[in-house]
Amino acid sequence: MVTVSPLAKYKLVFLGDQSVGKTSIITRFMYDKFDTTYQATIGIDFLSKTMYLEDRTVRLQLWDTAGQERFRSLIPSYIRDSSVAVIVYDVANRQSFLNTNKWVEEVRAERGSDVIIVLVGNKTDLVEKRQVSIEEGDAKSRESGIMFIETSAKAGFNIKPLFRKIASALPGMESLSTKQDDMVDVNLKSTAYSSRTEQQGGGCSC
Ligand SMILES: Nc1nc2c(ncn2[C@@H]2O[C@H](COP(=O)(O)OP(=O)(O)O)[C@@H](O)[C@H]2O)c(=O)[nH]1
Ligand SMILES: [Mg+2]
Repeated sequence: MVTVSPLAKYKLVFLGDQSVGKTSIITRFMYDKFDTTYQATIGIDFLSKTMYLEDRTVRLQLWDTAGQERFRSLIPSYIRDSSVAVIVYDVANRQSFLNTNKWVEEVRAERGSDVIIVLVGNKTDLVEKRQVSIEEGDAKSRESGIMFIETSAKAGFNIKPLFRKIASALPGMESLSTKQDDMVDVNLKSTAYSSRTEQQGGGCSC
């Protein structure tokens, strides 16, 4: 049986080197806007967004962080009670990709396996300047056992899918994502039938 509290709240912490696009991803998702003027994140701040997924509602708290050394000592305390760590790199900056290792280690050190980690390769619109292939990002995520997606905050590419992917992976959401996959890939039977098969805990008998 699936039980979900009326308004489940989840804390997402955004990590990664300075200027990889953490603030831009959040801004694109929250306001569907992209601002080219660089604004250094001052300290750590959060924004809330409610997502509606079929019959459930989840409230996401998006915690932006600054990569600057002077704020780094604050980060572990933000990681400590987060459900999700979104680790961002810039596909046009190999060093930012290499540095994701240390962010993954930091999250694992604080949270062990009790956290969802998503590796995000941002700025895919910089086609000519790309230094990290999608295959490399994918391989790293597999090695580390974490999720992976490429985005462009500038082009608005894969931003909603990123958050849907996260929401679907949250505790209590697993059956939802399975059901969606079944419905897309296997058949287009009525929702009533699909949810009945899901409650029985079985796969598709079609
Ligand atoms: N071309 C391109 N530039 C981006 C993208 N996302 C962010 N930027 C730019 O990269 C710079 C740093 O972005 P920002 O969101 O402040 O990075 P943060 O330090 O990780 O929060 C800014 O000049 C943004 O306009 C993107 O998807 N494509
Ligand atoms: Mg920022």
